Amino acid sequence: MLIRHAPDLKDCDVTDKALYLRRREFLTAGAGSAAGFMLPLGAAQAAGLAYKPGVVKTDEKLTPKEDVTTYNNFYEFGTDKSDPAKNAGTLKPRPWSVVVDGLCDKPKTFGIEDILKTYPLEERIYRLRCVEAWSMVIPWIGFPLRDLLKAVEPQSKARYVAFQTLNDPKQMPGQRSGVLDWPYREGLHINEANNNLAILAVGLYGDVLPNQNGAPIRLVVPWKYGFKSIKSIVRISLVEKMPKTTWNMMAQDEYGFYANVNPKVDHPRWSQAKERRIGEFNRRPTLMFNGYGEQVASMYAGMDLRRFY
Ligand SMILES: Nc1nc2c(c(=O)[nH]1)N[C@H]1C(S)=C(S)[C@@H](COP(=O)(O)O)O[C@H]1N2
Ligand SMILES: [Mo]
Repeated sequence: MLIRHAPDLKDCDVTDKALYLRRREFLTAGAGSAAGFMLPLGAAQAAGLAYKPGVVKTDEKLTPKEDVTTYNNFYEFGTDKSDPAKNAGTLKPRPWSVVVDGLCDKPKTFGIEDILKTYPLEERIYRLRCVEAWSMVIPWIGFPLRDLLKAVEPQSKARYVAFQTLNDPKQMPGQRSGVLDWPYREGLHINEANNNLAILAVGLYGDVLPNQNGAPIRLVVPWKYGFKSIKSIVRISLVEKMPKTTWNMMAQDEYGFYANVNPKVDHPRWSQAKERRIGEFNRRPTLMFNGYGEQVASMYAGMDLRRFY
């Protein structure tokens, strides 16, 4: 199915307020939760990460770091879930830069060290729900994507944001195979990109990102299926038209552009009603928008999510 006339999404400036008002799930900083950062802050600072711990918390049990870093998808290092941890040692996350360009008044190339210095980093504990029906709870360190976008002064014509992963078969051996059309590409509607929950992550579990989790900088969009959260980003472009995305080009009836977590819209080959939380035996029901509806649902009001899946 071709998505010809994508509807414009509703602006959602209530998100910040909703986020902080939602006491039941999110406790504000300092409330003292068992889920915290694992390294003393000093060690993290030494690694270039001066961050505010636990800005957005949850009382859900964290997925052990061992699982977060050894069971995942990063096809640039192989298609098996154990491949990224085995093979990502060839990725060189320093030096690194990210080009931010397209429909903006001040396009700029950001060095990773500058990014770490410029944007206040915070720990945010988010669920990651993979399209293959497994999920994790991960303490990310990052900052809102919209802060970086603001810096290049987007033009009003910019309606989408396109992302690209590094394309270098020497560092990313999986790119020597034709399993996907490289470089890995993803995209968001501009309103989604400006939502407070969408972050660029530079660390997890109190430390810099391990290579296999998308070092040195990757997207985390917690209300969408995991494939939207593109890793090892080198380019972010403001564009007018809905950009092509890797999985959508591969199988457009299986992986839509929006890819909002939705228990009621099944993947053509399996149900999305339940998920397996890594480390748990019984499957749990999947939550609409991965449980972040209060912060994001209004963007999609009136949109047929069966059609725009
Ligand atoms: N460049 C790139 N980004 C990617 C992928 C990939 O293969 N290549 N896999 C995606 C998928 S399917 C998931 S579920 C998440 C997993 O993120 P994690 O490794 O941090 O758990 O990364 C996403 N980002
Ligand atoms: Mo995934």
